[in-house]
Amino acid sequence: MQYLAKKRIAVVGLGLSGLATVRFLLNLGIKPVLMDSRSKPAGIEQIAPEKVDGIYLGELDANRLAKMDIIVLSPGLSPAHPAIRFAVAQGAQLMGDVELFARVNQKPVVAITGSNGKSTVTMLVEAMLKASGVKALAAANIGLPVLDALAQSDVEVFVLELSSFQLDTTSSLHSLASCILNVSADHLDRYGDMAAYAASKQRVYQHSQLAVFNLDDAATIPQHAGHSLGIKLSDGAYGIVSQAGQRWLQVAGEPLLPLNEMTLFGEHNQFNALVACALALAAGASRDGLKTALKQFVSLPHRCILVAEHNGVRWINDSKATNIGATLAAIAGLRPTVAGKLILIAGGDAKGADVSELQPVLQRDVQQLITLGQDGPAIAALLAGSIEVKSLTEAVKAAAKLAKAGDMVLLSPACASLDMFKSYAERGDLFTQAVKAEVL
Ligand code: UMA
Ligand code: ADP
Repeated sequence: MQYLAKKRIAVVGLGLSGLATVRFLLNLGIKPVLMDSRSKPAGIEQIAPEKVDGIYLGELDANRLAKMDIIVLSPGLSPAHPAIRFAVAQGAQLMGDVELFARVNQKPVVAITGSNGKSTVTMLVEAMLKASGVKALAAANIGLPVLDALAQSDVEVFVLELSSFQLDTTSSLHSLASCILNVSADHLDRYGDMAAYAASKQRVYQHSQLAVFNLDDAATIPQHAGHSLGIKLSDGAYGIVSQAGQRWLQVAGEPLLPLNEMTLFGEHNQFNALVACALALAAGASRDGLKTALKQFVSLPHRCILVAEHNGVRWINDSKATNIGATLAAIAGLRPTVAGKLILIAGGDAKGADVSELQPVLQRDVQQLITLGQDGPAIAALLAGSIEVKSLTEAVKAAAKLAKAGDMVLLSPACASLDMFKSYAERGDLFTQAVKAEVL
């Protein structure tokens, strides 16, 4: 902790990670300067002003920041913010809460990133380790700030879900095993282009003893020498194999479990399961632990969840599909199970992505498209006969009029929710309520 001693430290951003950072520094006897670009960040009342070295809200003050030795930046704020860039140019050191964690943590880490599937794989790895008797704790982008996780004493392995935002400000994280699940268009409003976004994801492999990657996605291949393991469904020590008329997950060269005994469905989840097995084995899980977790795993909310089945119509909430890759995976997984029409509700904030990537799949697999939100019109233009609506309730009503027995109505927006809702969770909850009000 020597590097923190006698330093002027600013915590910029007072959300979950910022507040955890403040607690961490106060526990070390360090009084940070606090800043947030919002005039009233939620959670500000958790801080006793006399315990810190000033709280500055509203537009970030570049000159004040430039006086700092260390800036601990929250993931929701871009390091390219002009005030941050100015301070860094004047010599301030920039880091995130994960970097602070990495410099103190002594326990083994498994690190997971990717555009889609991070939370699912993180929860699976945690469950596999726990089922093997290892005290694992999932943290970081999944919701528990790493510095709060660090304060828990009985942890044997940390399983970290890392966003590209968190990786951008992390350079010392050592891991037993790490992965990039996939790289598809997301957060381009921050990164500008895919190369910059993919480079951010590659940071997860720094100081990792085993880099697990996706053989079907070149952007995930580790750009440095070291131990690595490529995974794809169709071959290898990790893949799907046929045995006694059944399809099995093959793990480390041996069949582990028939696919129909897994609670998760869809090819993307078979891939997620294989990656989770590789990561969990590297962190000390047993094969029995892997099996138990895969048989018992309860799907996370807002990810392809059946919210109602009424008059032969299934209504699915996949509000967590906040980018194109996630929606494509949901359609690929669900379309084969639909006898009738697939009615897709999509739209929101596309975060700078080129939505035309959806077009071939919309034209092949979706019979009716209903769009909403800021980028709804651009998505509606991709399929003839699309209906544009102003609210989710209106979308549900429009879908209810069109749906017949055998059809599926899928909310899988391919966009962030923030133009209309507080979060993807609020969007999913409102969809669920609207469906229940309309059809049950
Ligand atoms: N904000 C401001 N001004 C500030 C600080 C924040 O406007 O000065 C805004 C941000 O732009 C953002 C919101 O406030 O819209 C929250 O930002 P934050 O950095 O304070 O976020 P935290 O509350 O600390 O939560 C973060 C992660 N959020 C983001 O990266 C945006 C959470 O991931 C994570 O669970 C938490 O740390 C604990 O580690 C959420 C997320 O949306 C799930 N992640 C993005 C994603 O998955 O796509 C990256
Ligand atoms: P993340 O934490 O990266 O957002 P989640 O596990 O929460 O990932 O899943 C988010 C969305 O991505 C869901 O809609 C899910 O159906 C889809 N998804 C999950 N795994 C994959 C994958 N391997 N490839 C593509 N899409 C996926």
